[in-house]
Amino acid sequence: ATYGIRPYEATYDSIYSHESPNWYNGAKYGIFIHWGVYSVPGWGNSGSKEGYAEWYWWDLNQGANYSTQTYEYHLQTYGPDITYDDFIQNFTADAWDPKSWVDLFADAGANYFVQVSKHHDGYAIFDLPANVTERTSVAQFPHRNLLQELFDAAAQYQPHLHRATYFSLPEWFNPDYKKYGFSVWPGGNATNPFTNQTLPYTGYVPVADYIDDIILPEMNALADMGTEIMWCDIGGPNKTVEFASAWYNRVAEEQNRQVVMNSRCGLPGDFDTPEYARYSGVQVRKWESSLGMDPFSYGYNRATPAASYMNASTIVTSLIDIVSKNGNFLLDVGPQANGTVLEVEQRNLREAGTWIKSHGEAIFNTTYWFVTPEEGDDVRFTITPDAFYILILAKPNSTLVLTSPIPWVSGDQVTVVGGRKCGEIVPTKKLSDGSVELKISPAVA
Ligand code: FUL
Repeated sequence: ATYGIRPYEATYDSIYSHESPNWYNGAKYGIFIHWGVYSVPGWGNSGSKEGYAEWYWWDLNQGANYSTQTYEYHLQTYGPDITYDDFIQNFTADAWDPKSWVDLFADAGANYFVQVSKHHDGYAIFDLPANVTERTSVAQFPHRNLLQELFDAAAQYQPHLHRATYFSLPEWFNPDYKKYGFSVWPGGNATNPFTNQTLPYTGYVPVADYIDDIILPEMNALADMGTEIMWCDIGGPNKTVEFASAWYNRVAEEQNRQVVMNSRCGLPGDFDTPEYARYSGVQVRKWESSLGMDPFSYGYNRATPAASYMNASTIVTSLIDIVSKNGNFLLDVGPQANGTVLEVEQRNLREAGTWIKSHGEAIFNTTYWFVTPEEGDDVRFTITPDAFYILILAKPNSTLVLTSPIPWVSGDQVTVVGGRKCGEIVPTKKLSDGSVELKISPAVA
């Protein structure tokens, strides 16, 4: 066989020549899962910009004057002697049914999930050699390879539900990161902010070099487990050209697969990653918008009222908006420490999933139309080689006039996708100024 750009070499240019594969471009909708030791306290200054509950340890370590109030909360709730690593023994996963998670993702209409394998607190939920680290869910409580269990549960949905991992390159308080540290990640040990004592780093194994002896073997371990997206975070010092060239070549040779890497591994990667944000128009370079169903947190935040979680109609309209601009939508859930996904998140995901699945032909495996519509906030377009889709985000009036340049199709070729009226013809007329008029009521109403 002959291949495209292959083999990849361990150079910036070679890795830069890689592109996001078709399966990823067509998948459009993924579920992000932030689940780790931070899910135990599960608290952030809800409603503020510092609401990220997965930053609990960082916020706590900043002490009394930091704006998140995590210090006060911790003192009142746990007292001064409980440290972050004490929470490891409460990360029980004891009500966790990985199958119920993947069933939920499938019901939601998602085509991939991205599980946090190691966040900035350095606690990995997969197995690693003892000379790399013992700060894992296997060496420490609950002594389970949680990531492997999740990947195994998702095997039943292969190849439609792609399995992927988030991975933080830096660890806030890893003593060996000190050599590479910078402002937010100086490395070195954390302190107890109430007593100023230096804290040990549970499971710490000293290594000669943080990048060679921790980051590279960890990324390779995720590749060994079959991750299909290397969703890095923070970037900084790295060996990503070495990692990615070997990974791309190996999955192509051994498994006839293509994998994809985000823009936070210290290189541009294959797609951009706006966070709690999205682009206002088409961006030709592939991108993916991520945010939590919680309005300000990826990790579970017990301070967030149930009514604030993203509802089904916002999920659907966000997905349509993002897809119409060449993005994917990575929507995050923050399970509790025992492994349960909040009722409200499950309900809203499933409700959105019903719509998404019945209108999938207008979303999945489509691409963007080259103009962002002029009709205002309520209309979006997607295309396939066979069809041009018009998606209406709000309840329309009986007549919709499209002034954006769109391909003209004769009246009886415009039909309703999905729902009760699926297949009904929408009367269509080309107006003298070139715009297109659709009589969409009562067909859609
Ligand atoms: C950020 C992290 O700091 C957040 O906690 C979250 O994981 C987000 C997806 O990436 O950089």
